[in-house]
Amino acid sequence: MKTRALALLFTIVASVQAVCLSAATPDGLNLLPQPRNVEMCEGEYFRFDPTTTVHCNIPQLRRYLSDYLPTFSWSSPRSRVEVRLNPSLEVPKEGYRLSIRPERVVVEGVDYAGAFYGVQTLLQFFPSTVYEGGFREACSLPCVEITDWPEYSHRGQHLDVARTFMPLEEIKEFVEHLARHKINRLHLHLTDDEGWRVEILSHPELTEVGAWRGGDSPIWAIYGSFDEKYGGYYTQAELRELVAWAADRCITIIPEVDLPGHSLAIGKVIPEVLCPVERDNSAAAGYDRRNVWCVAREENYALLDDIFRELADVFPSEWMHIGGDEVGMKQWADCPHCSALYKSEGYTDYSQLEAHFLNRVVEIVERYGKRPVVWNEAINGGNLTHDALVCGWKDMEACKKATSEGYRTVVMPGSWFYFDMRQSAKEMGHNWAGVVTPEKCYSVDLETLGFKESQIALIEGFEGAFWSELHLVGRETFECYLEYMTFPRVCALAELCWTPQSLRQWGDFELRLKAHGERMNAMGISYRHAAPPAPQGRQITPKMTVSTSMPMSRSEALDKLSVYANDWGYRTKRTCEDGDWILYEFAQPLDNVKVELTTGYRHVTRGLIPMGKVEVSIDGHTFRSVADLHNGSATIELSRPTKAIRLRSTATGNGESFVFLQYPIIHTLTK
Ligand code: TNX
Repeated sequence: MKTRALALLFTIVASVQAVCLSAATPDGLNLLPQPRNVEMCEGEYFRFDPTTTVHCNIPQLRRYLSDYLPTFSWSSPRSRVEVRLNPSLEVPKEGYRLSIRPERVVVEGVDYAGAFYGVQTLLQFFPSTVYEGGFREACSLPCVEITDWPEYSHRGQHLDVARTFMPLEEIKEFVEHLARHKINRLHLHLTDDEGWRVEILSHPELTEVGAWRGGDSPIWAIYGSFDEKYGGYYTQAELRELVAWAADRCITIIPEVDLPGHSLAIGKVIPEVLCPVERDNSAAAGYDRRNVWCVAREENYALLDDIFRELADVFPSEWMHIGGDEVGMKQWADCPHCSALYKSEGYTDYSQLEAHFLNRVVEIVERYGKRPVVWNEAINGGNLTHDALVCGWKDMEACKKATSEGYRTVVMPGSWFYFDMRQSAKEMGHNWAGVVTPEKCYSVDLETLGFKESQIALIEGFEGAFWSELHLVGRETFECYLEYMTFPRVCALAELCWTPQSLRQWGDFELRLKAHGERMNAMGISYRHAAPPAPQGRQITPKMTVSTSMPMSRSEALDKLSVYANDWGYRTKRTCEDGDWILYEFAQPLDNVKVELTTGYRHVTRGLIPMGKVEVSIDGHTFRSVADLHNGSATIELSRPTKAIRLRSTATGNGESFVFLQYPIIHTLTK
């Protein structure tokens, strides 16, 4: 009898536990990011049911919280969940204490952010359905005492809305997802060669013209937008709305205007801002690569003053990112005014001229009460002000250099933090920094990487980056390419930024991440679960000859492609013109196969034939058109013996000075 009662009791406890917990990790809580101090009280529960109310006396937070749980602004006898500020709590900024007891739950934040993060941790104790909003279920919360605060003050995510415009609502949703992971900064990359996305009231033409590319826009189509004019921009009113939305969620938006390079879009609107460098564009079908601000043109600083004065008013962030990456300095050497300035200043390296320019921009942003942020190249000349915060993107060496020179630094090298990189070898994404897995990002350990204590002291935190060259095409493949690319890598980043090194362990994180997947499902995050399935059918390499109407830049290119060598592909010497062709001829006719035809880099939509036809021939002489190229590619199925396949361009120009040729990937079709 006694045993039966015990067994019954055990079943009850176990089922109560099952409501809220899955036992993936030793403490069974699966919190993410892992808090600093968690003390569990065995066997006791706080019973939450539909009559439980949450009392929160911070109006801003109550507004946020009421989407999830029933909240009240006044104390009532039934308000047994308390959320409040407690500035005398002994924790650093953004810290909180969460106490769950059978009779009461209390979240106390040392500041607004602390209370917000305490609430985020509390929500993770609920069934994941809490993230669907309007929670009305009963559940049991295990008794714990958590005292927690972040390891780093900069827990950033970068978002490039210049290459691919994203509607405001999508950014807000992304911000929501980031905030749930205790990320606190969104670095918004607002301008680049491909577009100017922020309204400047004193210069409306910047967005009227500069926010669009393709079609009849003066900004060249690239990355898959060609015949159609494509783009968009944010009005200042929209950006203010975004800033407020993010502030409720403890996310500061750091806007970036990328200077002095990456400025083709503004240069198409106001050509005088760029160096007056003559160039022969004929080889590139007119494509103009001049994209660097003229350092010697005084009016440029008046224009920049207009721009930053308005931005400073829209964005309350203390930080303003002014760019500094990948400057084509040859344009300065070729510019009579810049080269004269270079001489008169006694410079010996054009990086000094870059810092000269950026120091002037720093003066402007500081005039409007902002502190400058720059990309790592900005310090190469040795003369950039130490007021600047440096984003180290190139590699870890760049971060070491910045910290050893005394710059406060955000660590974000591509090989660890670029979430536009592929997540496995054969899927969509850039690959210049290799395959970036959540584990790679999670496992960053500054000491092991060789940073000295004095350098670590200058590190503000870490940042993930989402560059969006491929977003335009990526989102045709994935329902939400942005989420697919950033989650769960953001989860790894979040814990790297929040949790002290001594408490971080990949195996443990991986288990918690699995359980956290259920939360992400409820949050509506289309995160990546696994690599996409490989195409059906066996890959074959029938004997083939490749030829083309375009001159190749390397003599062995066509021979190599003919034997399926080099899946990176080969460049032509010029861009494509209407009528150009690539021909694949097969020694034995192909039958019952699927053929993937690609122009441009594989998995990266650059250097492609933007518009064209796929033609097939049964006899090797007469061709008929069977498909259109879409973003430079097409997949066709052959069900009759076929001797040749030809890609024929109907476009002149592709926004590049070259085309990339690929061999076709051929699969047998299983009947
Ligand atoms: C390098 S990172 C860039 C970006 C590209 C990115 C693609 C940096 C400061 N410059 O312009 O979008 O690579 O991964």
